[in-house]
Amino acid sequence: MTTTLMHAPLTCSLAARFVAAEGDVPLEIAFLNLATKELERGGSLYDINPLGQVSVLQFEDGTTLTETSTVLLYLQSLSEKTGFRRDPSDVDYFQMVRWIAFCATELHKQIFRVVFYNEATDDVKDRVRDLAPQRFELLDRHLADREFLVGDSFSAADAYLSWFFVLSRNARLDESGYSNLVAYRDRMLARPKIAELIESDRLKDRELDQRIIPGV
Ligand SMILES: N[C@@H](CCC(=O)N[C@@H](CS)C(=O)NCC(=O)O)C(=O)O
Repeated sequence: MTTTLMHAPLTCSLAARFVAAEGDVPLEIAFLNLATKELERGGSLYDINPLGQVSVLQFEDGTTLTETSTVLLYLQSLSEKTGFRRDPSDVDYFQMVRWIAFCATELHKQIFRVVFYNEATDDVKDRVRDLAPQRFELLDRHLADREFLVGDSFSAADAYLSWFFVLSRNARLDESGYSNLVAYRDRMLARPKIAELIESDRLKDRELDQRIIPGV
């Protein structure tokens, strides 16, 4: 069965591509420009998700699955790669879900959703940026003796957090004072499949002329 990801380059749907790539999960990509909502194949993202947001998966029968957290978990569940798929009966499963929720609510929606959008004033954006150190500190402590957020291999939670660090500099956030976090970020972003996807997304972002992320 072909599953298609509606994908706007460099946005959170890139995390879904990280999961698919790391888990060797086949995934079709339907590129779109998030500024105009136009899909490269024709039509609008609004026809697929009335909120006009990624991440969305579309299945062969036309049904869809929205919400980045769910999409990441779903794609991970399709993997046949040994050790990649996680089961709710695994001891760490809900810790993984916890970190996905953390990325979604404490980093993505709480910080990026304000900093990258036009509704907030510069002052509000700066106040929201001030939330970052507390969250970086928490992550830094957690990663002091861990290579991954959970367990001993890459999971959907790492995909979400890695994506956050693709754009953290563009959001004018500074994680440089958190050595465990910086080491984690550099490890994740240097993973060959992840580095390749980031590079190809940068090119596609320019080709589509999205202009949604400052400094890209
Ligand atoms: N609830 C959605 C929101 C994700 C989200 O904020 N996506 C951003 C891109 S990173 C987006 O589509 N923004 C366009 C908009 O809100 O109009 C999810 O968790 O997937």
